[in-house]
Amino acid sequence: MNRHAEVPTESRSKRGDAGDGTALGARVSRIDGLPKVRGAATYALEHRPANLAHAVLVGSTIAAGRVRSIDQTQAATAPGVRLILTPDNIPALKTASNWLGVRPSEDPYHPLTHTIGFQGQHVALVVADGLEQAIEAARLMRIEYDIEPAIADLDDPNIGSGTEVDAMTIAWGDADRALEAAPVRIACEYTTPREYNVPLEPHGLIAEWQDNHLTIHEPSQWIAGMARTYAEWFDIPYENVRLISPYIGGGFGSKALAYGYGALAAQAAKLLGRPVKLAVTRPQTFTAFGGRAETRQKIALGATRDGKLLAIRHRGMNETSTTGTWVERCGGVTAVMYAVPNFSSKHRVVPVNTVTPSALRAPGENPSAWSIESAIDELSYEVGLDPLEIRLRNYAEHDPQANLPWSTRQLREAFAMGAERFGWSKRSPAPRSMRAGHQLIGWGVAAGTYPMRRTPGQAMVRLLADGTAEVLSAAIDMGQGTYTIIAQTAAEALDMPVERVVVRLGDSTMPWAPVAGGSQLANLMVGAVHKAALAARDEMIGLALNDPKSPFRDLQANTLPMGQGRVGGMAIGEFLQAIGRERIEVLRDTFAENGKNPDDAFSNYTTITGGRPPTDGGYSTHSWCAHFIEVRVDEDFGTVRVSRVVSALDCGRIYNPKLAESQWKGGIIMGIGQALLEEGIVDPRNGRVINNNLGDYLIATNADIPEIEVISVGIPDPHASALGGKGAGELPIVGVAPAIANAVFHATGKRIRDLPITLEKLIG
Ligand code: MCN
Ligand code: MOS
Repeated sequence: MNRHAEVPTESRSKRGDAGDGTALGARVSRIDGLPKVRGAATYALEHRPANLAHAVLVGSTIAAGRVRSIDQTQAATAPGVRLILTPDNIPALKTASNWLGVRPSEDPYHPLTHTIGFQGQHVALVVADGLEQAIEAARLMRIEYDIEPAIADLDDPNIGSGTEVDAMTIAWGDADRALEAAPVRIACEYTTPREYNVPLEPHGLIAEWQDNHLTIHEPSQWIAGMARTYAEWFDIPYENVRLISPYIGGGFGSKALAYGYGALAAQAAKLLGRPVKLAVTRPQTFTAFGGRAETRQKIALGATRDGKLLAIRHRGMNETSTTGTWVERCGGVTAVMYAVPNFSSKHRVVPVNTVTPSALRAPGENPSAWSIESAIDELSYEVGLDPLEIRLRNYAEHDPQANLPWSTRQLREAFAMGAERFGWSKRSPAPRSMRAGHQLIGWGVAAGTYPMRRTPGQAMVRLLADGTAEVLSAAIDMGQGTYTIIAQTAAEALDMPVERVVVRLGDSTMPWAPVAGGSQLANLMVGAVHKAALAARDEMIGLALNDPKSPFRDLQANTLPMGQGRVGGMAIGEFLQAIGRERIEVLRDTFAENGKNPDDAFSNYTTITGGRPPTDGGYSTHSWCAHFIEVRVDEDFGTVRVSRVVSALDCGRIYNPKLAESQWKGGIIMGIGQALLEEGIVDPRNGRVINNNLGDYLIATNADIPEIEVISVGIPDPHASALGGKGAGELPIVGVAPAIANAVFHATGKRIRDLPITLEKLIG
């Protein structure tokens, strides 16, 4: 069952909040749902160009060292083989801009190298007429290596101390002194394993050249960014690349960038002069790009005897690769969740022989909440306070880090609504004091937050002669609901049913849009679409009033009604015909009035590697949530089942409750998987990810998931975005794992500080 808190009337759209109608705020079902269930929605690799060749990746079988020699005689003469790319023959590309839009060097980029930095690193690409032929030939490649000692993971005894990330240092007051003087202190270490991105649709692409023009069909969370990367690699104008990605089977952070295998496939297509398809296999998705880095965080809390925080000292660390730097910002939640007079957070990155880790739903905030929301729970038992009460006692009335007011922070409301629906007041405080037969029952709470990020984006709105409207943008929909909320926005602004709005996304030839990452896309795009649709409407009315051929010109009116496919009562098609126009078309971008440069769409949100939250306009803006979770732990076997979840979330104004609830439940489900199941297991001898498949890398399935109740407690936030919404996609995963660990402690009296919470750790 889902419920929604009352939203002030001014935020209600005309026909929306009652749950009927199609305007913003209504529970419209996903408009991409029907084509998907009917099989009409084609995904990137289902594209079928003529004369297609198939490419297969060959991965390194060592974690560190050099390719000594490659014998490809057998492979090259195998049936159907057309091309083999190796470090010996691959042409160099140009180095492309990084995530932040900075071109790091003028050096050439080699997608294949003799130097090996991790198990599974691409060492060759075999291309053949048929897929089976390519697979067979790849098997026949004979590659010799010079093996060097590798650092498998953070447990490796030869691990270095890494590098401190200055941008991640956050401090105020004097945490060390305050800790020393604090009457109550706790100090613990919290760790998370390597976690992987396992969207239903694996990665891959089809690349095709025509003269100097490159067309790529590839699932993408960031059409403009990836198209730019291909253009820069191959040193062709941006306009010469067309990246097409209308449907995406999930990304969760893993489809925002073009990776090395994309460069290989595009290079092969160029050399062969025919389209090349490269489907990354599921095992290869564990090494072709990174998942969430392994993290370790030490937290010390100092408090008064009645549970008021005096100091937080936080030291985070994440693994990165030997060739690239990934910063998992572990201090993010720690620095903003609680009012604390003394704070110190530092972060290090430590290289190991892995593919460079990358983004996975709420990078940074997710492990950050794991540490602070576990630690505050430990403190609550130490001082004998209810875990919810200690959170309220240390409630941050303003952003303690930026020293700014919150734009909106409905976290108190989230705690209150969540606790009420969950029945928290009936909780018996002592660990191991609630049970049903052999099942120990535990109730845990934890909070989560995710900052509001903003990168400009554009949308084009067209009013067509048949009375329909069209919205175009290079934004994407990987399942979040972008198509639907954009249609709802245009429908509302143009006063027409949502069925009359056609939304076209996922093509780099369309107006540029920012990455669907950092939970920013919905707010930025509904803002741009709303603005463009209103402008189109104004332009139509202006023409009706002023165009010499307009039948309304003689009315000398100030304005005219427009809606339901009519202007001044006349069908739009008829009107356009009367004034001799085929359509009305306007382009608008999210922040033009702020003087932001459209090129900022490439600059991306700047806080991705920095330690500071976004504080535009003198406010600190974040989404917030509180998770209340019940677990049942089998006393004999130590098996943990999540039996009940109630989460209350503040994402500002909600554009489509049905879709937002789906986002929230999806995030909570991923959080349950993270808490109990997910763990990349690395072979310490050779750095290989042993469980690199869906049989062994466990994610939550239906049987693991109980009823989940989600409650919206947001109110429209005018400082967050044009239409008052805040981000929703990543927030819900933040805080789930600590809420479960806290519940497990309440059930069993055993504190697990190392994810995932497995039965070995509980009974050991
Ligand atoms: N929404 C809403 N009201 C708001 C905000 C959002 O109704 N105020 C709903 C809309 O349906 C919107 C969706 O929530 O389409 C997500 O909006 P937003 O929070 O802006 O997130 P993005 O559109 O930027 O999507 C990216 C985000 C991220 S960063 C990850 S990771 C993630 C996530 O979305 N990956 C997903 N959710 C995912 N959902 C699916 N199905 N698949 C993924 O790969
Ligand atoms: Mo989301 S991990 O920012 O794509």
